[in-house]
Amino acid sequence: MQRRKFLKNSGLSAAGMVSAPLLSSCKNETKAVVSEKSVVPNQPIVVCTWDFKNASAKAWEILDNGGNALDAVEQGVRIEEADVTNETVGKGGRPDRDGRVTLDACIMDKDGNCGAVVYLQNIAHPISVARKVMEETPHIILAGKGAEQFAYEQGFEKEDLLTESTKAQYQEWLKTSEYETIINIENHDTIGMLAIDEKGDLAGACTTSGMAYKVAGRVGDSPIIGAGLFIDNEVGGATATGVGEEVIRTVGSFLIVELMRQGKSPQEACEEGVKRIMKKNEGREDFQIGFLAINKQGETGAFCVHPGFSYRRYNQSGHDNVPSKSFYTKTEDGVVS
Ligand code: SD4
Repeated sequence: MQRRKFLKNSGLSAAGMVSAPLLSSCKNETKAVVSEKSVVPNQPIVVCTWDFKNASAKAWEILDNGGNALDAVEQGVRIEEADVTNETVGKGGRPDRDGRVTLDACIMDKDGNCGAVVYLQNIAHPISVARKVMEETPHIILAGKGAEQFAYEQGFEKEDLLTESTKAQYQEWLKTSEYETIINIENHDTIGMLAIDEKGDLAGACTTSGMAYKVAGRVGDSPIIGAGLFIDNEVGGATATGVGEEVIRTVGSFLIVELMRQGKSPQEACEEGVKRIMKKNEGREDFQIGFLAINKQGETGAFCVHPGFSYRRYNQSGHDNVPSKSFYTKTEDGVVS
């Protein structure tokens, strides 16, 4: 193939402008161009932390009908916020040590617009409040009472977020009042979601009730742009689950996106992200972190500290639950190595 033609096509593809007719009209060149990493396939895809089937199915339904990535991630994670059996997100989330359910969430779009709420009480859908912060205010983060007041002004309703189940668990916890970071809670946990729509644009959302029985006022990584979530429409996106303090200390999601910008695959970038955290925590085994990333080409990757983390992936060829590789492995007798 002529070098000039090749370069021309690569340039187009890097800008996300390669169309199917263009590729098929120059048959001999198609192979070479398609194998270039810079080709943007424009195939919608959604991934989310853990095996959240219903949430990812909802997001996929939107993408598959030509909807945009921002709507997909918002509507997707709302499924978990509403599910009272998920005790780590939204209504039914476990409370802080004073018995209050306080929620954190953020959302980010293809243009770098973002919105977040932290320490939000009495509102079941923090992700939608975060989107309103992004779209209706000149600010990015609203906290506590201010965020709650803003939500009411936007038409959200006051709800009691504590359920019979979380209330009973909390009362049990009070007997010892011991705070511990549980490594994988029933294999479902905070939801971070990343999507690419048919235009090839990215968006992400992350929402949680945070660590159970946390100190009142504690805010984790999930609503912090760059820590729990980051999107860069030129490169890709990343999100995190696990002990937020460690994710914040490395600005984990931003780090992973920057590593992808420098040429790492989503898998390599997630592995490097976890390794950075472990370097600051040499020998520590008592916490879990899971990173999930996607690049502009729709390639995905994940890595975690301990086995047990997985992510659900939905695209045109179907959906699957992808187990993540981990920093530590467990031998048959349960020893971590
Ligand atoms: C936090 N990262 O508040 C969240 C909690 C979480 O799995 O992801 N748990 O630190």
